Amino acid sequence: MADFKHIISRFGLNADGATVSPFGNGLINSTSLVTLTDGSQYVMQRINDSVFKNIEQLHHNIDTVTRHISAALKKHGVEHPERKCLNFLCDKSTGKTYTATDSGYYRLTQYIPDSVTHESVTPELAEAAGRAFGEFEGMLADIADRLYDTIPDFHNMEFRLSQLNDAVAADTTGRYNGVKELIGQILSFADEACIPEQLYRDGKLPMRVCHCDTKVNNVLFDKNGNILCVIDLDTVMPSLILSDYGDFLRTAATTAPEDEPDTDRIHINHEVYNAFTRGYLSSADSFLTPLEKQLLPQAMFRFAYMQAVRFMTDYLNGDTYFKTAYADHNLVRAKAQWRLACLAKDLG
Ligand code: GN1
Ligand code: MG
Repeated sequence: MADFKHIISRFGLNADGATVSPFGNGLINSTSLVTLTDGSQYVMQRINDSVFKNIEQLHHNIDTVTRHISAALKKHGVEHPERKCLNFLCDKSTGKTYTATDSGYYRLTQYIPDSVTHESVTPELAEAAGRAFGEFEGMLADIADRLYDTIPDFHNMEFRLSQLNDAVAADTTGRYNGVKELIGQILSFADEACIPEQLYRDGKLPMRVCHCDTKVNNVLFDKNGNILCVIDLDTVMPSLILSDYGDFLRTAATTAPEDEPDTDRIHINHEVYNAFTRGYLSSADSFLTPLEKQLLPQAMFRFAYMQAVRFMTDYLNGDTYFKTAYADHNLVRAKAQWRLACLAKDLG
């Protein structure tokens, strides 16, 4: 990592005596917490530019979204708007909300004091998160500025399946033979999983501005369990609405983590499922179309399935995308997500 003091001074902070420590546990960016001698704290992220290839467009999206949300909060007279939206610092010489260094791109946001994230979910947190993501989508429904696809075809099932097929054909790691049968089973659900893409092509489903990484740990709460704001805005982009509802349920409405090695321990947590649905519909019901609402029960299947496809693809490609902690980590993840997809299929 580049010298963090050099980085933070680019954003106009006094680096003398500042300290840094690791923060969060995303699979893509690397995140640290910076503390200055005056006690103020900032979240510093090294942006993964092999995943986000166009940093200018990425930050165009982030700036547009944070400006839009801040304006909406002020317009509605919300108390403490600075705690309800991420505040990105600007590089003093370029005016941009990121800085380019020899060792990559970095950004800095103000740490919101007394804020917490939760790695595990309760029905209460799920309901609050559902409301938060529905409100987030609602606030961005009237966004006039164009947002870029920061990762083209990010939640496009047809594209994810084509990546899996490419990985099978290339078999660069020779891992295919060991997982042939499982891949055959996964591919047998492909047509069904791609129905929303077909509905979009037929003009029946709209693209909307979605968060596209709706995990409970991407909602910031205060210490009393009240929602502050939605964080991790890299993947905010146009998508089918099923993204936000489905990806949350995939990670939260389950009894085991996404990389649970013992698939017998994976079950749907219906209490969390129902609580999230209640919260989400309390804020999203007003703008969802009848077809979008009708498709919601398929969303959890869609995202567990998509994630099984993505983890399996990365496994075949030699673990080049997702950070892994051990040799077969992506395979373990793929199996766990496949199990969840099979369970969630019955919901739709
Ligand atoms: C990545 O880094 P993290 O955990 O926020 C990924 C998501 C996956 C997730 C699987 C940009 O998110 O799409 O669902 O890993 N983000 C990107 O854990 O690919
Ligand atoms: Mg994240």
